[in-house]
Amino acid sequence: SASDSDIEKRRGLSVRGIAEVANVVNIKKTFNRHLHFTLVKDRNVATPRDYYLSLAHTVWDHLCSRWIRTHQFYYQQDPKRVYYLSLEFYMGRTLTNTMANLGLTQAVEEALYQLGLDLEDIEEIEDDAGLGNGGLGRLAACFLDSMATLGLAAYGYGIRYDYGIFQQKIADGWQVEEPDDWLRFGNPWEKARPEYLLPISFYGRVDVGPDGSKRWVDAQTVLAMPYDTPVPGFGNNNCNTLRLWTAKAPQSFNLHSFNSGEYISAVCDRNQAENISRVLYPNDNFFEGKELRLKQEYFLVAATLQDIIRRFRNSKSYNHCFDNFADKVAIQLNDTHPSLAIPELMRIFIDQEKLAWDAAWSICVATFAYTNHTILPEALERWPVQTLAKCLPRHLEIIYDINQRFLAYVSERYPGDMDRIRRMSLVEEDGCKRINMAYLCVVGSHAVNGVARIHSDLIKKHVFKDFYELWPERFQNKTNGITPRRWLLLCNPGLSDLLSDKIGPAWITDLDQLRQLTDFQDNEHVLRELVKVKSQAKRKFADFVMREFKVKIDPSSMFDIQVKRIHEYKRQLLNCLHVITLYNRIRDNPKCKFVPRTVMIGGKAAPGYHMAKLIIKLINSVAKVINNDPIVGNRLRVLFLENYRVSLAEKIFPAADLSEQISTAGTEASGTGNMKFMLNGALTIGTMDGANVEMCEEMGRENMFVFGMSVEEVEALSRSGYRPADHYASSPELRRCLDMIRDGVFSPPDNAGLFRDVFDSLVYHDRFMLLADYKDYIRAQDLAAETYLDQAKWSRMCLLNIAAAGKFSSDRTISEYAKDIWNVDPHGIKLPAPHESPL
Ligand code: GPQ
Repeated sequence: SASDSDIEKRRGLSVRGIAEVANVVNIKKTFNRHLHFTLVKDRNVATPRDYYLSLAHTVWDHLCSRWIRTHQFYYQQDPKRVYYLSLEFYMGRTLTNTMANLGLTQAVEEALYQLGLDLEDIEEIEDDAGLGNGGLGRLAACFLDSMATLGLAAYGYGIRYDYGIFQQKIADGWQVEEPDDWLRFGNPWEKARPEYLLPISFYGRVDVGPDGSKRWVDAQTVLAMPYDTPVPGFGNNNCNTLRLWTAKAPQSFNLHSFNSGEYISAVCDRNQAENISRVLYPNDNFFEGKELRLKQEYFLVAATLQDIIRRFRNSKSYNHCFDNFADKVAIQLNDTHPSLAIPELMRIFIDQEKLAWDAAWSICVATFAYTNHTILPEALERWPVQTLAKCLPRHLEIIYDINQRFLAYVSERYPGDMDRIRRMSLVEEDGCKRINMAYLCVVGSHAVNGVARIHSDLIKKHVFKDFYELWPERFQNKTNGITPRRWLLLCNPGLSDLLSDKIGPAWITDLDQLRQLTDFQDNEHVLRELVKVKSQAKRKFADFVMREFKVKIDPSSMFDIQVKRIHEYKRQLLNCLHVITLYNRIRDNPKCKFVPRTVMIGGKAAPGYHMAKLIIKLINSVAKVINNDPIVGNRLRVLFLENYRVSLAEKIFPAADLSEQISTAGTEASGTGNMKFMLNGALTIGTMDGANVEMCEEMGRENMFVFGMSVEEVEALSRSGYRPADHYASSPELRRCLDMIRDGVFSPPDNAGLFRDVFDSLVYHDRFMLLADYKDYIRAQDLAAETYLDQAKWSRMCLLNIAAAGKFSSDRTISEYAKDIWNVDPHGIKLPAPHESPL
């Protein structure tokens, strides 16, 4: 009840910061000052957004000294810098995270309460910083939090897109995309640095000097302008920087037409240049070889490398050469998207700094490391040579030079093995000539890693097999993780308080502490408290669903949730087949005992991905039929969660009972949503894929609903020739579901054949082998339902899930990167607070 949670709110537990009187007084004062001087409003005319902005500025004020001092400290100490380059940083909201990491939450809540305002309402005003698509972009954001918390001198570098991932609307069951104009009301969490503009070149040609030296000439210039966002560590007074670049046309842009009298069109043409940072490409796990995307990738890389080199030159350890560059700089490439950094650094070293090739190349390899995030072939970046030749002619030459020397080395190691040389070439010659960017990364990096053990094994066996044989020592695994600050402390205060009550608050920065929970596995009192926390979160989420989606869901039903991008390999259709199976069972046997479920599915489809969009329409159509069938009643509800994003995820995980992680074994590199569910006490139904394998290992197989083929079984079935139609023919329960999809049971009256393509795709192709896993999936689902009936057993499993989640802290992941790849120390030492002492 409301009064219940109000009392809990007021208890003021220390994990979310102490509401000291002085703090509260101070926050109220600063808040009122910002309302007056920054927003220029009084309480009579202030809007909710004015309150949000006043609060944001108030919290920002607490960051500034820490931010400045952290960078003073880095200058003084001159540690090795770590640069995380990514086309995506899926940050979500900043206000809640900053308050949590600065320990201000309680004091702010109290201050606002005294002012007659509600913190939760104010938090909802903030738009997500949606500069990412899904797991890859969110991982970058979790890593920033861990790097700041572990005290690494680390910088995130990315693009400040004017438009982030689109807003998903559902209209008549279909996905409709709306532009994400997230900067519309301004962004209080960034500081523009227009004084540090950097020039970026495109197009032009290569000029050969009399001495044979090369120069990129006649290029067009666009300017890169940095915007800095603070990245505070948890409770350590450390504050790193995320630097995002925006494209600006130079004053001289298109001066030609200006001179010829076309002034207006010359000014309008400035947009052309500035379009580079206009919009995030909304593809997940998919390569679309568009020129604008290539320009985004190069824009990020070129601006960032100039910045890195400037900082290196200004540092204490610079001794007028680049000999110690790789001792002072580590650059992590988040997938191949920033892979042009390799030829760009070579171009700077050779064409500008006049280093010899071999010297330059050794520094590059020692500097770069590459993370692979997928083995799906359609996601691998293979840029057509023509596109590179047009936009980046000098880089294409350098890539050819890298390839020539590399292939010479390969043929030295494997004399006469022409097939191997062809296979390993960075230049693909079959059909349209292309550059394999993943191969370029492997050749140009000293470390290559996958993102979960099974995935790292697979890249060694398949995608990079030849490269692994050549350089086994380069290949590593770094199992992904998530930040326990956002994904537990901030999003689930009820569970956070319970945990801190039982094992103390050390878990926040040392998640392995959760193992202590195993001591309580048979403690009925603690298990009941855990159930209570979950029930409260479910009720809260049900209220939210009612308010936001106008749908009533039953908080006592099992919340069965699949949230992630919509993709065939993630098999949302397998989930649908289960839902339809349950529906048929209820209809066949209306009196039969049934465990009530609310199946929720959420996620965005890439706007150009037809099947993914059809899957969304199918889910909504199935929901409509089931939810309106009086026979079903409240035993089964299906809900599509519109516009799944970071801030919605924060509401979902605490309320989940069952986590759907059902990709075909070998297709999901890691997954990170799986870990967020686990940490929040949901049980997993999942395949032996990605990080599920290691989650299962940590918690014990008896605590997970494992089903489906293993990677080996998938591979064997592929080799022997998979025939989905056999499963269709041999399983009546499955056939009935598929026939219903085909025959229009879920179709609109005027378009009975709407889902024919879904049927055909499954029965005649089924690239991801849903039909082969169907039967075992249903078995595992039945087991989950049966287990849910036994609340004592279920809650004990939840507790053991949470207890086993320690490994999946991104602090652990980042510590491993620091030691095994970057050669820096993840010390986690606290800086003095600004008021405490000088540095
Ligand atoms: N991932 Cl290649 C994305 O989110 N987008 C991409 O374009 C690629 C990978 C994901 C991957 O599918 C997940 O399994 C991982 O957990 C995640 O990257 C982070 O490594």
